Amino acid sequence: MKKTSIILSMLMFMAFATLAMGSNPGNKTEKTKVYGNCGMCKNRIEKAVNELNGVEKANWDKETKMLEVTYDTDKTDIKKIQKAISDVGHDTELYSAKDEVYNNLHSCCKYDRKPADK
Ligand SMILES: [Cu+2]
Repeated sequence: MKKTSIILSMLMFMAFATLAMGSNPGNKTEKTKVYGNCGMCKNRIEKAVNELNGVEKANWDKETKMLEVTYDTDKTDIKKIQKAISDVGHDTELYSAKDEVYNNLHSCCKYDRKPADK
């Protein structure tokens, strides 16, 4: 009897732990290239992404220039995410930042632009 309740509470703990880890079935994790330079770029990019509704987490690597983003596919999509990034001055695979926004970036953030689309 006692053993059963211990096993039962362990099972419940595991179920809650799984939920807490955010295993939302609608969540998707994707990697995409974002042009940028430094730690300031990292903050800017991740802030822009995290402000979007439906984004769980975002991590941009300044060495590989890859953004890893986890989001709820019911609330947002990779196009919206890339658009928000280009709005703050960073080129993405799908969108290029406006020249005037890029020109206003801090001097250390003047990354090499994405090659122009042919
Ligand atoms: Cu920067």
